[in-house]
Amino acid sequence: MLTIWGRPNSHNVKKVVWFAEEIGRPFVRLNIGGAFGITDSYREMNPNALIPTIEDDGLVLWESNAILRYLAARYGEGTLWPADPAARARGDKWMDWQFGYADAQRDAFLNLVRHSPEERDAAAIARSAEATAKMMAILNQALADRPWLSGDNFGVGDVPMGVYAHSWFALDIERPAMPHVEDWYARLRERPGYAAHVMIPLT
Ligand SMILES: N[C@@H](CCC(=O)N[C@@H](CS)C(=O)NCC(=O)O)C(=O)O
Repeated sequence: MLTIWGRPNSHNVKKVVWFAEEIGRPFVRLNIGGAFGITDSYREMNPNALIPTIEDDGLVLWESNAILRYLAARYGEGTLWPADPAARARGDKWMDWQFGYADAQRDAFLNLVRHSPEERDAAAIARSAEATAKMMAILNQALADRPWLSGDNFGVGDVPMGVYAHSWFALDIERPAMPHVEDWYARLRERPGYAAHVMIPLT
């Protein structure tokens, strides 16, 4: 049994919980972080006091994308984790790229989701929305000639940006048309794990 620590509405926790469904690994998710706080015993597992952390078969691991790579290599080899290094790398790069995207989206997300209307910084939201649109245009181009970021088939490389795509479409920001991203997002929404764990309210 896989144990996942983290509140359900965290982008980084969503990645892991959704992917656990994709690989078919039974799991339990325990609330921690945000309003649930961080306990001393959690800090012993994860000195960053950030979520998520997992325990799987005696392995304690943090850093969401490292967790995804571990789960994919262990439980999705040959499918969600292509055996060919070049094929794998094509999807894998989008996992690192996602951290830059998260930086671009942060101000829009924090202001619109975490702050009260009176506290919102409209200029910061507009700058952040523009930065996300520029990055989404790159993603849109990448999806023009292949159905998935991972290539011909869905794979672990689709997971981090898949989670952020949901918040991009859910945020009340200006969004230029991105037909290939919209098509990819529609196909993600058909995946039961995505519908159950990613398509939840942002708050
Ligand atoms: N690079 C880390 C970042 C982890 C992170 O920043 N997690 C956020 C939630 S998405 C967090 O722990 N925030 C504090 C909290 O929720 O208590 C990862 O990918 O796991």
